Amino acid sequence: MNTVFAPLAPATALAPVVERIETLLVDLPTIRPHKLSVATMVGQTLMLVKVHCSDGITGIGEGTTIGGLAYGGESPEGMKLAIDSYFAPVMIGEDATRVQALMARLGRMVKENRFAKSAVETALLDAHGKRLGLPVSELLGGRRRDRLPVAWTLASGDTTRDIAEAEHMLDLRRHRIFKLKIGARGLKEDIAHVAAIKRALGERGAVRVDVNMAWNETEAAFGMAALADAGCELVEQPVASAAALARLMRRFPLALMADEVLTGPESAFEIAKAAGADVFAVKIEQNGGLYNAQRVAAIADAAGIGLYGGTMLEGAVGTIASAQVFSTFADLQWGTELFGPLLLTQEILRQPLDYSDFELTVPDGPGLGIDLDEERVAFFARNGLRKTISAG
Ligand code: MUC
Ligand code: MG
Repeated sequence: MNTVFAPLAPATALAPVVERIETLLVDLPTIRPHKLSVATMVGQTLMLVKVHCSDGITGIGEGTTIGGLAYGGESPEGMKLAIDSYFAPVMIGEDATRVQALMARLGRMVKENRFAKSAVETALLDAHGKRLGLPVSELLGGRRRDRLPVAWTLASGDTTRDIAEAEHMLDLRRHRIFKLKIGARGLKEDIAHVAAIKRALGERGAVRVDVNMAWNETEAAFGMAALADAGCELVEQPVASAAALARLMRRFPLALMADEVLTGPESAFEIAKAAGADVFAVKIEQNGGLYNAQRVAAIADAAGIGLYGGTMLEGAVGTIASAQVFSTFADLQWGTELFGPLLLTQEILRQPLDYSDFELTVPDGPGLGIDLDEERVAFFARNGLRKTISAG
């Protein structure tokens, strides 16, 4: 299909423009099977996008999903296709320094595709930050913190193994907030699993659960009462609909967090209006980018809803894009779960991220402040030297 798009606005004579957009898929194994109610992951596919600009600067962004198409409507392969075929013609030749205007233009020409939009917006911001010598957080109004608390997800599917893993994380001083993935097994079995882990950790570790929409409303009512008794402090997206979430609010002594239903500022506004959550799990991909994540955070603040920095199990690029924007939030009462790179067996950065003392350091170099190891990326790229693995 050939479509001609009207230019955004005459770029100033000297403004650098988007010259070329490159996408690639990188397949990396996980350290162990990661079991959610919707899928078991044995690997993660990173869709990396590079936006090359006419001033010689290149920005990088990333899109991921969880279990291919098991979690939502976009896949890494689909993002690549959408960017190559439809985003690129809209972006090439446009002023690369007007990131918000370019994203608004893209929004008019391309419906949906929030994950792919988050990836290209990240790349534009990384490029512009490098151009100005500023971290992305400063382009987004300025960071309020340099370090972010990071939760770990226990999802091996085995209680004894999960307890050993949590103990190991506490010993390493890497994580002391644990999110348990439940919903794949029966309710009683799940509750016994959560109670056993909380009993083993006591006050040394906070326990939260993510049901990934697996329960119906009746199961959720029974489940939330039992989870509260077991010492669980928060339940994430126990049911699918926003209406059912709202009906479960404040009936049990634990916090209720919205995740899958949160798909951008409009949904955030609707959930806030219906008093449908105590906490928002804000994800850059699910909300369609970093600016939208900030809009969602502003709605949460205005509505008295707490904030948690969520993940789509991104690799280093998406994780740091998320960290840059979460560092700007006024409040981040529930911390973050930006552990994605730690779930992967392979490092793709020249300088690994700093996870220490239960927190992640937000890099302070220009742009995202990270440097890809291009040789390793090429090795793990699909059709690269390494044989492809896929999420199961
Ligand atoms: C989700 O639903 O929150 C976050 C951590 C994890 O293990 O899975 C994700 C997705
Ligand atoms: Mg979730």
